[in-house]
Amino acid sequence: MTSLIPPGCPTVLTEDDRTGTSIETLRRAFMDNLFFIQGRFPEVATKNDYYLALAYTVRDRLLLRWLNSAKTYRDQESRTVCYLSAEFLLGPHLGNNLINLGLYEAVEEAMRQTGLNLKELLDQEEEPGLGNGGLGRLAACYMDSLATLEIPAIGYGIRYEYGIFDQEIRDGWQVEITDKWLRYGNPWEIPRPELILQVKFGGHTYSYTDDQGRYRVVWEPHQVIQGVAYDTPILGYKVNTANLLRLWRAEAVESFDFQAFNTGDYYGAVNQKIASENITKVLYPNDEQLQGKELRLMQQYFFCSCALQDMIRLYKQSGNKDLSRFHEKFTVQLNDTHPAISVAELMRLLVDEHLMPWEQAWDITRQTFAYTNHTLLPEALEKWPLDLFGSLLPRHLQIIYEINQRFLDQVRLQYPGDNDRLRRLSIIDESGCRYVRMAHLAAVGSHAINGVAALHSELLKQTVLKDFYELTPQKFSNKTNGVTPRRWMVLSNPGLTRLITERIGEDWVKHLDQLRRLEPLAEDRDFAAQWRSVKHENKERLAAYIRDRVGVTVDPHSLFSILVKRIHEYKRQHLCVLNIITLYQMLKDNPQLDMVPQTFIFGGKAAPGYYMAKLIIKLINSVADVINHDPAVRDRLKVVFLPDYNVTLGQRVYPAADLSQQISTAGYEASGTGNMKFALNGALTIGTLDGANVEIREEVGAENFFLFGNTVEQLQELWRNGYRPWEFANSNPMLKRVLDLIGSGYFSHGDTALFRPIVEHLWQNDRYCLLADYQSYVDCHQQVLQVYQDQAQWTKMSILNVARMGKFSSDRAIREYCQDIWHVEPVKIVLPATSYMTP
Ligand code: CJB
Repeated sequence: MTSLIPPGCPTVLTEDDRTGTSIETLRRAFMDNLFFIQGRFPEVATKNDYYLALAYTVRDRLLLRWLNSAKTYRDQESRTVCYLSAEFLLGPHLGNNLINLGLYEAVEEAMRQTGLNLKELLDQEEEPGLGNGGLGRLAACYMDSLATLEIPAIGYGIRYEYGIFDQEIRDGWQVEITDKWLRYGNPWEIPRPELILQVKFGGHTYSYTDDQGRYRVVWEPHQVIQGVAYDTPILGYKVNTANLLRLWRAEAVESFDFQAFNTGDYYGAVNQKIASENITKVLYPNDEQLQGKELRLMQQYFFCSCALQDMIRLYKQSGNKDLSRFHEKFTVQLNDTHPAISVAELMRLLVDEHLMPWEQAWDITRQTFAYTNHTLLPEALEKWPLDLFGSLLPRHLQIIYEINQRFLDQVRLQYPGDNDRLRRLSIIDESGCRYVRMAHLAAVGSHAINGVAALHSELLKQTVLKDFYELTPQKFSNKTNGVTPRRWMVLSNPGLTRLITERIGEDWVKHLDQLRRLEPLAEDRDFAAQWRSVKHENKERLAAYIRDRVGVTVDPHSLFSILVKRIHEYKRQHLCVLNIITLYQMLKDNPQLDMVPQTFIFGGKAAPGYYMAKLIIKLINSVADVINHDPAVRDRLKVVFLPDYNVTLGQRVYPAADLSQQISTAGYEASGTGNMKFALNGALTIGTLDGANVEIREEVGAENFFLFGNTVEQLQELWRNGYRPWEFANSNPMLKRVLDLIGSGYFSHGDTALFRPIVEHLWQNDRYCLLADYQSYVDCHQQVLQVYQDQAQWTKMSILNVARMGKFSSDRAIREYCQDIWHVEPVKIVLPATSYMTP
């Protein structure tokens, strides 16, 4: 047997093999894990075996930091941020952990010495797609920053068995494939089969007066499901802090349906088990579109109940007997309204299960929660029909009625006789079918409410939460989103990272404001040349990927203009298509036209049930097909739709962009974070005054940003006067021609019906005002082309963009949350002198 032990692998592990960071130790530990964890020897090991062996090697180093963090928090009874989110869109762990451990180069070398290529192993990792888009990715960036800033934090969410679907493109259409991300195991999580909490559903309640004269309510559920914890360490950048991401998986309670077994209903009992597990089976793939499905409400309640029960457990573990200081130990952020049911659940736990008086429980609850709103779109605002809600959560409905009554009593005092206001503020929508409005529950139950960009926070106060703002203006603030420079620069753009670090040192990775020190270099010709060459190499890499993945050859010397995000009408991917067809028409009209060669790259998933979004994908692919094959264009225009846009692909795409397309209708994109990733990687932005674009433009300077389109106020004015999109089309020959061309079947093999829904909507309704913004967009794009011809000027603008992006680090955002909302301080984690934990 011993002859099978790989050379260099010790038969007895030393302490250092779990924690050591020298190349030699890493190499030895890697071989050891291949052998003893994967059960493989090199001759038969697959790439995935090697990936897993490396993942376990890195995980050991994480665990050292994680356990020390957990122990320190416990010993010091640290105040802790709990980030409740139905989505955490983490992206692959391995590369990021290597960066944060500061071990990337060492491991790269250790792999090289073993005859392996780190990049190939990184590519093996199946990314955990536990989110739809911006909201879930923000949660992941915030977990990175919390750890980097050494803030004690726990992320609570759902361990979906199937994450966001994989997207394939067949005949130009999106096809959804289930995401079996757990197929080959997940080395980054630690299951906690002994950490199990019970969650009740359905049934009824009854009340009685106990022997001490207290009014008590008992909830007799119809069903009990158990939540099992799965823990993932989230390490900060070059600190010893590793925080906990605890995701819950639903399981059947083994003994619950013995009744069915006993009566011989074996299948019934098994069905019950399957139904229980269904709760965490799949992520709902809708972004900013309420689904209103019972299972979705079950998911939300399931993970919130597990999270709050777990917090109470941890609180009690630290020796506290009663829960009167719960809000001093924990501060809980609600990531949108998906976890808003927590407000009622904490009340239930405090009042029903821990026998706390209502007033005290309410005080604690409100001091515990804070709520972030991420969208103003009416179709995204969560509301649950009362009968559905009451049948699933009968006790919570009673609690919500009680909260609402007490809340409205106070409103009455402040606004006597203003019944209309009461109706608008009520947690229960009584305007037609009756609903529970989750944003109202979150607003009433929180001490702080924030939007995610300055403009969005203002609009929130003027529209969706206007009455709440008038009632309690002090609760409202803005927290502009941010992104982590670790994943979105250091990991994904090593070339630019190296170039910047050579000039200004490495401080900027933790203090992004330091990028300002690049400003003087914007005029440095030598630096500019290096800057351009990094961008060019990134574009070459993306071009190679495009060739492999979609079989289209694109020229890395052409202007890479990129639009990647979820497909949604308000994000206006089809406005970009109108511009592309306009350029195409110009080339057809004038084949000799001297036009900057351009490559338009799209990526993004559409919600499976969102017909218009899917049709937009088909339109992009159809237009791509015609243009890419038209000899008249002669490689001056290429259009590519990259399938299956996800975090991994984002990491390839942002570093390679010249132009970032941020073209949503003003007032609709709450913030956007892709806009930040592009600019940080040196792309210039063509964009509207929407979301965080406004602040990006303020920071980088109006002269370094391509602005177009109507403002929110101008659009409001347009609608007030009656928006008539056909007038824009009829009075603009090129626009009319472009719309007619789509309608004529030119891009659909003569099929005039295919794209009719898009064209007719634009002519007749145009909810998102594409036609009103079209000319301004086309003109602005021409300006882009002009500047691009002056490469020195373009590069200068690119450098200045990067130099001025400091504000958009998620570290800045998290610092603001810590100071203004959470009131929490960093806790230093010191590793013990010996590598393992001291007893
Ligand atoms: N957002 O991704 C989602 N899903 C939603 O259901 C609602 C909003 C996005 O959240 C991001 C993070 O705050 C924002 O940057 C983005 O504008 C918004 O659409």
